[in-house]
Amino acid sequence: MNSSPRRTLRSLVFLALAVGRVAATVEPSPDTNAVWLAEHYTKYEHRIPMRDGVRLFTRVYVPKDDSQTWPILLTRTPYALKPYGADNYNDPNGSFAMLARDKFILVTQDVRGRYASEGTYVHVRPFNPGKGPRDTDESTDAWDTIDWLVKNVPNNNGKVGMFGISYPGFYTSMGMIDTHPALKAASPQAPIADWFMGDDLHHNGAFFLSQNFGFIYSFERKSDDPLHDGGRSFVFNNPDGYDFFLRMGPLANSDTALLKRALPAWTEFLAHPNYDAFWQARNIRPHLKNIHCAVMTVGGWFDGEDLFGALETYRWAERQNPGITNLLVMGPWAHGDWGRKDGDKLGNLKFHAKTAAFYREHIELPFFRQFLKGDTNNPLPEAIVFMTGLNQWRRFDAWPPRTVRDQTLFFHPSGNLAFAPPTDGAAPFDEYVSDPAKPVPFTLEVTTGYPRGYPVHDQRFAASRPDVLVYETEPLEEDLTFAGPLHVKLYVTTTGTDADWVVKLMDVYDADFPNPDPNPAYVVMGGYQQLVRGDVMRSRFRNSFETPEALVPGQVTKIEFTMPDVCHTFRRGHRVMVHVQSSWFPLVDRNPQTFVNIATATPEDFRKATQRVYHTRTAASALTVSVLPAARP
Ligand code: PG9
Repeated sequence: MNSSPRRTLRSLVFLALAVGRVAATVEPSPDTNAVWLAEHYTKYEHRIPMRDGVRLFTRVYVPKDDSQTWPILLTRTPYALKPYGADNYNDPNGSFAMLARDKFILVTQDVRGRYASEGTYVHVRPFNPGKGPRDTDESTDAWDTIDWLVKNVPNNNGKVGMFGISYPGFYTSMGMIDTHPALKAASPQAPIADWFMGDDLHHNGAFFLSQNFGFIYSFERKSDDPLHDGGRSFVFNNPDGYDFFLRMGPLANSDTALLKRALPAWTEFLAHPNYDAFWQARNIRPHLKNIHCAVMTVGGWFDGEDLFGALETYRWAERQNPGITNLLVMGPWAHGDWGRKDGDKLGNLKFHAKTAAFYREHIELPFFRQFLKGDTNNPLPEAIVFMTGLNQWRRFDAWPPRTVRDQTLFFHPSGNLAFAPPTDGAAPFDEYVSDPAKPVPFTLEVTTGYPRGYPVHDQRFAASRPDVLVYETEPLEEDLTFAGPLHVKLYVTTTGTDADWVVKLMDVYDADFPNPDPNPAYVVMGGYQQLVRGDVMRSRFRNSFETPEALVPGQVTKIEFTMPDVCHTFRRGHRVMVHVQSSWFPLVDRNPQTFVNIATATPEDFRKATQRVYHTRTAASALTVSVLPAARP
């Protein structure tokens, strides 16, 4: 055990922050900018040849300090490397600023087919398990890039790390498969893992409309000059996405009336309504094998885009590569916030610590220092997880923690939620009318995309609707912590032949919870129904995601699905609440509630339906959670 002063200090900082009392972070000074970078680094631009001859545009920053050799940190991205030009230095921010201060060779590359790189772009380009010597995919492009870098970049120490957030996280995951011997550390952060099952475009087969429509448009419609970032933005002519997408009508109109079929990617996405070969080929999870570097997967509990990918990448890497260093870091963050913000708040939530700055200095930097510079002063545990509700960092030797125990919260008549199973006799079900002409909004914010903070928004606006079922516990007599996935089991009927089931888990604050001070938005935190986790299941896929099946009107049917992990403490005096509803608009496209191809549905296909959710002894709708025992004093 190294008891150096630095290590002692770091442990104290970690411990102090764990109790939420210290925002002890030393971020790079604000002058870590393009001027500082030009003073301390030399920029190079290369076109690196891949094994098939395609050349990928690559930006390299090498420290001017040549007193020692430095490791390489590689990010591969579909987002432009602005500004181009060897004399034009960019403003490093967040992680890049932190890493630049600590001195690494910082390399960023336009992936194949994007901006200044040659070749053809393919969205979430599938891994090719049967490659020949000149066949390529993102794994070989990473290999060829790493091989060229260690042989050609001046003053490198022969060790390479990869990292990136979101799409760059996906390219990091691809890069660690069949690991190049020089690749010693990979940190896929909010990586895409499966675009049909839980990342970005779909959750359990339900299409995420407003979150992706404008983004994909900008992604595809790059400016005419490929060397300048910034896709054009779609002109909505209506700031209210709920109104805009309701007026749009059936999903097909997004492609025909709005995009005029000018975006092949969007047309392609709609052409594959089921989990067919197109989507299955883009499931990276079974290919996360033959990994021989240290892996640290990072995600945000409130990441509306790739929370699924982060958790699944960690799980599959763990399962398929026994014995490697495979770490998980989960913080109270929206998509990518850990790489660039302070992380002390999200929406109306305050975390009373600069969680993102802490992560960059005390988790991310030590990870790369350990595996690329041989600094073993700060070994990291298997899982470093921010426990929301309690606002504390926790370290575990496994994720989910080994000590969790499954417990089931049952729905009861009169909107009760309890660990005791229901009995028969009282009303066997609750019902509501789901009307596609008046879907349940996913947020009250007026937006054509999605508010980054919607995963923690107050849900009182929904609870008051007649088409939202509400179940809640009595006020808790002691803190209650869920740490792991949430398993939903609904027993339902509908008068239709298809339906979406949206389940939301809320933390209901006590009535005298203090308001923010200052409180310019007049937020009322007393009774706040904070969203902790929500997700959607499209009934047609209940038995198979490849082969959808209609529901039989009036037939009690079991709907089961798993919602991504949480690590949340419901404080004493709070309540646990669950909502059930059949739309989440326009985040999720509307289900016509008739068994048709939703991507080609006509206005006549959209029909009201009466939904029933059962809570009897034999049809006991419930949520099974992983309860973490209270930490021993
Ligand atoms: N994962 C994000 C995304 C990419 C493509 C489509 C939709 C979302 C991202 O890279 O930011």
